[in-house]
Amino acid sequence: MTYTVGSYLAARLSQIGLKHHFAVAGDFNLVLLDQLLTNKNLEQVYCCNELNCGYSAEGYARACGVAAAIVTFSVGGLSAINAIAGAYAENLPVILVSGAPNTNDRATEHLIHHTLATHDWSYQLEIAKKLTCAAVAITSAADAPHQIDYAVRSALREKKPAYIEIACNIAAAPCAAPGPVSALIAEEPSDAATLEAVIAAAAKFLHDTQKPVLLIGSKLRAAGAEKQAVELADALGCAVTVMAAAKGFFPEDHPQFAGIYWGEISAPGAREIVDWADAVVCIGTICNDYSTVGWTAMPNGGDVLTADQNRVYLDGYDFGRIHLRDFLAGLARKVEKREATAVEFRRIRAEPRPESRARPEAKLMRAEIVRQIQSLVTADTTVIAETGDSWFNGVALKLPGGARFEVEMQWGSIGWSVPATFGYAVGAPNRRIIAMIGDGSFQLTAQEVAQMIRRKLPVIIFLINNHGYTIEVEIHDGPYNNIKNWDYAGLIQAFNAEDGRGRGIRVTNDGELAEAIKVALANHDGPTLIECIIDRDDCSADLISWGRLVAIANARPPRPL
Ligand code: TPU
Ligand code: MG
Repeated sequence: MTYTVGSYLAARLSQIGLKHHFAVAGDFNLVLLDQLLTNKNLEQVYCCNELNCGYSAEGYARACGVAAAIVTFSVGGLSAINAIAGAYAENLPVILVSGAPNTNDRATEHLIHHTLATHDWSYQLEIAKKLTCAAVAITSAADAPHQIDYAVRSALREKKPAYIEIACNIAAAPCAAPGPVSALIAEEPSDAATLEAVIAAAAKFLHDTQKPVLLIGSKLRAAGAEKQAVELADALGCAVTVMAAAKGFFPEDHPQFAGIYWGEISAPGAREIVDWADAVVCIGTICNDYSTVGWTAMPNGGDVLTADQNRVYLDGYDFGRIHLRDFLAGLARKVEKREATAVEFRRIRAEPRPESRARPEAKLMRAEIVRQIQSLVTADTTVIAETGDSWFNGVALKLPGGARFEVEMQWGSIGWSVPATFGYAVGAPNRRIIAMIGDGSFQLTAQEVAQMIRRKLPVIIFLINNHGYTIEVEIHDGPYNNIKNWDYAGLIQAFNAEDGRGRGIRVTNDGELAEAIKVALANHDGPTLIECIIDRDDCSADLISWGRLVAIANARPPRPL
């Protein structure tokens, strides 16, 4: 078989495990899309716009480990860039491929459409360099295999997005055949001497403590070390707390799971255990203003050991060039039991409150929505929670073993969840997918529900209509937090047009919500959007406390010079 630049890229994407790629057409990528279509192991999945295309790929990467989005130059690429930056912040290897102008127009007097009407169109590559771990522009078929491999290999290794720009007249040009996939996926092993030294230092650190606790962060998944974190927990026997952004990365049905640690708004007992501990082992944590609740909950000092994807540091030591999973697995074999925090957590944790029941005629409230969603969460469920009060409502759910949870807490771009849910559903067709989305967020990317309808994906969307930007209301209120109401449930009929099988249902009381959920579970031919009407200030207590502390952090006056 002879390869072209485009079919070479397709072969590499297929070799690394992709079954789909997301795309929006434009004249600079049409030939490339044709070339990708020649690969029968890859399906092309279309999106309504390039921002959504980027987020769809981001969601797919959450389900499948890696993803690709194909867009046209500039008008498409610059839209996708927000999602690509999000993938960087969230440690997800999304490969953005952009078509580009004909090589014959480079360094000439020609002005090209979709550009700034100047002769320099390097800006998209330059922007991409800042927001990816590898960015290449392909203008020669001979160099394409090398450049594509570099970008794909970097993305997989670093768990960050990469950018590949392909000139439109190069996409179908012949090039060399791809070699073995190991050139893309083989990892350098941990440095053996460093690994031994770091495990010894960490074992000594833990040996000298009485009551350590583990704190799990979202980079644990990027490091591929979820299993090894359980091994270390089992070996130590201590309490394990999890940051909100990492919810689900440590099994919540594990006997040592001590809840979500989020400073003042931690799950009952979790904060007390972290405060009580004499050492905190932070594994893949990201401590930002939101996750530390306005800098009020920052684990630091000599009693903190921080283990990152490729680096471990503790008082007096800083080790690099090791894999987190090797470190955790090796440490698990070296430590002695330190069970005090798990024992104490069992003493202090609050008794679960008796379950309330739906009162069919009762006006719908936030707490009841969460209660009914909880009953839907099974081992094969993934819950996707949008920025807004949905963060706090989602984090409060209990995940049975096997259930997954997705949030975009570092980047926090509203609108992320609609296309990310679409992409996730394409990548994980056998999971039950539940999205919790606020009305304000939904307005950014609503049209991607049409692609769920097109592909008959039985996603369940809980659209929380509280008539505005409630999360912002709790941080700082003003007229800018009020939004135009939509008929969200009615939108689905418009998206269905003549052939769709999506369902849209508006509910205002407990009984209607329960009935709507039954309809959703029976609808296998498309998404069901349940528009839940609640009051503007009917929000979680956690949002109110968190919002107050974040507002204080935002309002700090400039330091005097
Ligand atoms: O449930 P609720 O009302 O808190 O959520 P909803 O209705 O989705 O409102 C979200 C409000 C919000 C904004 C406007 N959350 N964060 N922001 C700021 C923001 C603006 N633009 C982007 C792209 N991302 C943001 N996070
Ligand atoms: Mg809202």
